[in-house]
Amino acid sequence: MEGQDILYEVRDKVTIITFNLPDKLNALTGKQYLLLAKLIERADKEDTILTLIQSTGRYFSAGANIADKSLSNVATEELFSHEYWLNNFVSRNVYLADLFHNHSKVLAAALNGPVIGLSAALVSLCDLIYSIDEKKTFLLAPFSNLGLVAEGAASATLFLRLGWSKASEAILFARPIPGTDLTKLGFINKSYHETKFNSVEEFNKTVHDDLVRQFNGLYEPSILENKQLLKANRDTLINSASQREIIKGFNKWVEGVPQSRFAQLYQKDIKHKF
Ligand code: CO8
Repeated sequence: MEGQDILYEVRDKVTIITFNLPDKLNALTGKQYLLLAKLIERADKEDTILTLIQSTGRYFSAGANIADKSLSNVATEELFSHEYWLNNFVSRNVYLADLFHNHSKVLAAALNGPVIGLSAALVSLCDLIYSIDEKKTFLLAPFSNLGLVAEGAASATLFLRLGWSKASEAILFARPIPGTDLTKLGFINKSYHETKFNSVEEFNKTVHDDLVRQFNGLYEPSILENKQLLKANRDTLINSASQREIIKGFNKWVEGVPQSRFAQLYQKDIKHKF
């Protein structure tokens, strides 16, 4: 049920958005990514300081749902048409990346596990990133393995946050970047590996409470204005990367390459490199 796939709650001046598809490792269909976009837009209008994105189960998110029925139920001629991909890829991805990039609240992610694909790109647009355990977390940008190119401004954010060399490993060769490296490079603000949690929910609550403690007592309008100032540094990079990526990605779908790579991955004929 759509309403249960991604949960929404406001608590202590924090909007909490929770991926709730643990059986699918929180892989999201096109429709669910659009729901996420709408929830981020709603969170932007709340009387809050922070928006926290968290998850359930063993993965934060396995990226786009490669078994998305809206792909398999499409007539062949439509599946290779400009119209289909302009509607189902270009507009949605640009909208989603733009909402994350321009979110007016402090945007935080609590990684309960690995993050892949478009979801990894969206996490890379967050201001603050926490991990339940760096040894159980990795970031995978598998675009080169899927016949795609970077999405969600990942070609800019990974370069900015990981540096040229690691970003090249991640994006060119679709290599997972281990959480330990993500911490060393400053991508992860804090790994909670020294804390014993009985559940992911306990970890999520700890991150929420720690964040509330961090902004408590500060002058709230200044926090949000400072967020805008920090964000302004990356505006040009993000916006130009997003535009370049989307046109290249669109051309790939019209060529039909990702459709067949997704099918091969689903049938386990190809795998990601670990
Ligand atoms: N889509 C759908 N289902 C998934 C996905 C996924 N991305 N990932 C995992 N699942 C499901 C599995 O099918 C399985 O379901 P079931 O129990 O019903 O068989 C369940 O989650 C558990 O998965 P595994 O048994 O495979 O668990 P493992 O620990 O062995 O492996 C992996 C975990 C490595 C994550 C593996 O599942 C995998 O490789 N998944 C695919 C990841 C992937 O390639 N995601 C796409 C990234 S690309 C992207 O996000 C941008 C594309 C933009 C597309 C826009 C379209 C319009």
